[in-house]
Order: sequence, then structure tokens, then C-alpha cells
Amino acid sequence: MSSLKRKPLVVVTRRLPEVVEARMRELFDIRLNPDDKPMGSEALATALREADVLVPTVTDRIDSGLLAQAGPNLRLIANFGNGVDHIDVAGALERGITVTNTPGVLTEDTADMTMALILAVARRVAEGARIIPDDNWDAGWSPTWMLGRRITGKRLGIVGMGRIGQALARRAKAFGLQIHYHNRRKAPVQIERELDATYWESLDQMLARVDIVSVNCPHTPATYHLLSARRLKLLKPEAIVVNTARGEVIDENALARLIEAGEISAAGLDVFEQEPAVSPRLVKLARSGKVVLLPHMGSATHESRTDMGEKVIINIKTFMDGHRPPDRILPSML
Ligand code: 8YV
Repeated sequence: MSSLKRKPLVVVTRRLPEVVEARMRELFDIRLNPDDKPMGSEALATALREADVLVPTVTDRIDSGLLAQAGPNLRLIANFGNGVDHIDVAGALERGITVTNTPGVLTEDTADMTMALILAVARRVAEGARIIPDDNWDAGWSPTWMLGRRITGKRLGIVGMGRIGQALARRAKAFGLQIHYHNRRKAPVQIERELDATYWESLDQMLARVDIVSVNCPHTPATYHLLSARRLKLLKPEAIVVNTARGEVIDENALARLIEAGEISAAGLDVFEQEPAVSPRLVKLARSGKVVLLPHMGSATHESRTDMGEKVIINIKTFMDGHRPPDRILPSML
């Protein structure tokens, strides 16, 4: 910032919960987006040129080309959201721009949505919920109609045992699922004990043995297409795949192909490789009831979104007061 005496100019790219915007108005010189239309790259470039602080969301692609247009005042990108794969963080850090995110506050809600997808897919909830409103229940109940799969006693393989992975494991354990996980590092022994969790150093070996796979790791260069076509083929034909993390972690085309071919049973997806575009093959599978598709709703609760905004404010405030903001992205996290 050129002067610490004036309030920092904070540009927020999307509409945030009212309480968050109200508090931001009190604290900062704020430029909001009341229409909530996603900003194009031109509007983003202007924002980067003029702002002291940018508050983007998952819908803003802040790549190296855009960062090259950043003005000298831009010192902080305070992301509204946990994942920062839409930001060239390494490029920002090289330019001396700090990047923060909002971890922790959306953990429980995202884990709930993951469990909801597991149940929705296994018990055909989305398919069933369409039957009565669509007027197709004339034949009534039948012993062999709308049968799904029991989840109790099945094996859940969690890819990424961070906060959300662990929160999912707690829920899944209560539903009688056996917890298996793959992670860069083995979880602490007390966590493994609490969750009765089995660690698989080899993702390939875990995939071949589980009934449900849930992706709960961030999207980084190392996890891009971690569930590749080759790995997806290791799954049992009855397996279910669930993803509430990032679309890019799964080779989406391969997943659609394998479900079409009956080599994987079904999937529940809250995130996609080309959001907001969704592959027509997946949409077709959703119509046939083989997959459940949600429009990136994992953290979509009033509580999470308000707490995320609160975190953004704390990060900006501490940074502007000359302290290290609590949720900095460090190079070691990339
Ligand atoms: C948010 C998310 O909705 O925090 C994340 O990483 O994926 C979502 O929960 C979104 O990122 C907000 O920018």
C-alpha cells in the first residue's frame, strides 16, 4: 500500500453475505459487486491494477497473465474459499503478493455434503425424489423396485485425509462404513485409532479394495487426474465415486466412459473439470440415474459463507495492521 493512513481499497469480485459486506464497508474502502456477475478478465485486470487487496472466489481465474498487470499497490489476495487452484499462487508470491484462504470453517458442511452424496448415490435419493413430482408413481410400491445398495459394512476409501477427509470419516464411521485412506502422509496414530482408519500408502491398492471412493484432497499439479483412467479401472464394478473437492482430481471423461460401460457403478459429483460447464455425458448419466450432479454446493450454508467472509476480514485486517495473516498460503503447501 502506498500509504498506511488511508483505508485500503479492497475489491470483492462476487456478492458476499450481507453481514460480511456490511463489516467490510466499515473497515475498508470497499468496491463490491452487487450484481454478482462473474468478472471477466478485463474487469479483473482493472481490479488488480487498482486494488490494495483483491478478494476473489473460485470463479475468478487469476493466472500469470493477469498477475503481470497487477498494480504496485496490490499486496494481498484474500481468497474467499479454501482451494486456491484458480490463483497462480507461486507467481503472486514471487511478486511479493501474499495469498490467504479460509480453511477450517467449511469443513463440517463440506463433509455433510459428501455424506449426502454417498447416500444419494447408494440409495438413489435424487432419482427417487423426482418420481412423485414427475407423476410416475402410478404403479405404487413394489418389493423389487428402486433398490439401491446398503452402505453399512462397506469400505470407504478417502483420498486426502485432511480436515474434510477426517470429518467425513467421523460421519462415515457412524454409518457403519469401514474407513480406509490414502494421503501423502500417514495420519497421527490417535486419529487412526479414533476413526479405525486403515492407511494405504499405495492408492492403487486401496482403490482395488474399496466400495466407495471419496476425493477430499486439494487440486495441485501433483493431484491433477490423480484418479486417472488407469486408476479408475482398478475399482470394482460395484464401486461408487464421490467428489466434493475439485473436478480436476478425476479424469472426468474416463469416469463417464467407465460408468457408461458398467465398469464403475455410479458417481456423485459436486465439482467438475470445466465449471460451470458440465460434460453432456455426465448430464446424460444423471438423467438415467447413474450419477448425481450438484452445482458446487459443498460449503453452501449461510453459516459457512458468513464464517468464510469473517476469515477474509481477519486476514485483511491482520495484514493491514502489519502482522502475518493467519491463513497465509506458504510455498510448501503448493
Ligand atoms: C467454495 C470451495 O464454495 O472453499 C473451497 O475451496 O470449493 C467452496 O467451498 C468456493 O471455493 C468459494 O470460492
